[in-house]
Amino acid sequence: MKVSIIVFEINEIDGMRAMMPQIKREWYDELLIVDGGSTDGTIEYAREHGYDLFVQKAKGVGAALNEAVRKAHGDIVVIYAPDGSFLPDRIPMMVQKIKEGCDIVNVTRYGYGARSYDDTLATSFGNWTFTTMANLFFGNLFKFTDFLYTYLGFRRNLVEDLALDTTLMTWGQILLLRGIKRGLKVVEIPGDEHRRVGGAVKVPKLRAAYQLFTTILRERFSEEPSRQVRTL
Ligand SMILES: Nc1nc2c(ncn2[C@@H]2O[C@H](COP(=O)(O)OP(=O)(O)O)[C@@H](O)[C@H]2O)c(=O)[nH]1
Ligand SMILES: [Mg+2]
Repeated sequence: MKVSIIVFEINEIDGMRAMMPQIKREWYDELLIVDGGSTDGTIEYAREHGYDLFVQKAKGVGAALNEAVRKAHGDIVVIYAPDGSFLPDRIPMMVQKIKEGCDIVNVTRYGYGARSYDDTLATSFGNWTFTTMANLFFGNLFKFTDFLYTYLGFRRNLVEDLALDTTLMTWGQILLLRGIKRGLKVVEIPGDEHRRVGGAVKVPKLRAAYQLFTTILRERFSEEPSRQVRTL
């Protein structure tokens, strides 16, 4: 099974310098960087080091992931944020799990001994709230210890099977919820979240909260993944 790593970032030059050398060449067949329009030298860094990078067309994390998975070729996809938070050594662990038969691997910061060194009081509360909400509505199917980390590995064909075509920043959460609704094999593995190594936080938290709230309700009360129907 071939492995694609999708690195998603905007203006993460410090993180890229620190993290990219830790992603070992033997872990993947393809590494694709999706850039949100960086102006801090990230694009130049990637080109200088021979990485395959493209600038996304639409705005936001969801659009980045949505565009990147369509360009990926691997049977297995791992999505990776290079801001310094994600432990790189989880990548081969996720790949191994999928090779063993898992469909989706969710790295958790709050279960099985893991913890976050990056949380503030506000993000800790947000993570707890929406993980609890997901478990309230989907607890009969799966019990998440972390619903928001968005450090995920999955079989690429799920994108098509689950009609995952959205630019919402809850792209990863929709994948998880549709996966458990479909009865797929979803597992969590622990992975500490480290502090970002430089630069600023990019994801707008209020908008994320709104999208999480509506995503959980929509996925709970719609029977099948909504497929876009095109009329000729
Ligand atoms: N391609 C792309 N990456 C983004 C965008 N917004 C945020 N990111 C990346 O998403 C990752 C997580 O963002 P961050 O701001 O650290 O959010 P937090 O970890 O939830 O606080 C980082 O690698 C960011 O650079 C975007 O619009 N496009
Ligand atoms: Mg971060």
